[in-house]
Amino acid sequence: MTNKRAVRPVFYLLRIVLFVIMQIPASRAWICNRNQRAMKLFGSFTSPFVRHCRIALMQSGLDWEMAELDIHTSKDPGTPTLRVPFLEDGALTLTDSTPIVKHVREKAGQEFITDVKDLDRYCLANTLLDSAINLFLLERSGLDLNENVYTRRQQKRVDLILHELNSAPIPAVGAFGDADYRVAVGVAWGQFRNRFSIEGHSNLVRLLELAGEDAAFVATAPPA
Ligand SMILES: N[C@@H](CCC(=O)N[C@@H](CS)C(=O)NCC(=O)O)C(=O)O
Repeated sequence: MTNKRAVRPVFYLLRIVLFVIMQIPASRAWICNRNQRAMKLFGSFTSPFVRHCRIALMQSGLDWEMAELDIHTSKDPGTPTLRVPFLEDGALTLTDSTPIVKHVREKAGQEFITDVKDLDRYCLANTLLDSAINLFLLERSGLDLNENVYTRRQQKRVDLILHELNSAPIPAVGAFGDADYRVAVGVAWGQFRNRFSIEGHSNLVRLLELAGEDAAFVATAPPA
């Protein structure tokens, strides 16, 4: 009887501690997922799309690993898009960075983009990257980009989108959302591959400076 009485407050205290721990998304994710196999992200360390997934995974507190994959040389890459990234999470396979980032954020109890203007900016950054990466790969395969009417149009698209993205407000330090990360990884990739200049786009320059203070963004920089 006395023993029971003595144990009761300890039991209540433990319940309160557990309740508090479960309110913290990263701890909840760790507790709920510790028996599952790690998520596996396939991709390269230079891809901006892969970089955004790595940022989300690093910030998630979940178990994950990266399988490096050169999509251009792999004979059987295991994805119908023939692109990276793709993700395996148990029986779930995701073939594009957008559902991957959304899945990781939500699994960790975090939020993916909810605001429609942010989503539009995120999509603009994707379109910028699609065009810039296509131009990069076409040029590498020997095409003269100035000779072709469609590649000239792609180049114009890159210039117009950079202008548009530059007109968006800059996030506060430490308040990067997924639209900000997508723009930042896109602009950083353009600089890394010398695909476009952001000279004169002061908001984009500032965004990269702020991203340079973000631990996950810094940790995922492409190898020099
Ligand atoms: N919409 C895709 C785009 C992925 C993408 O373009 N990946 C590039 C690497 S940065 C790629 O694998 N390109 C290979 C190719 O186009 O052949 C995503 O968001 O994941």
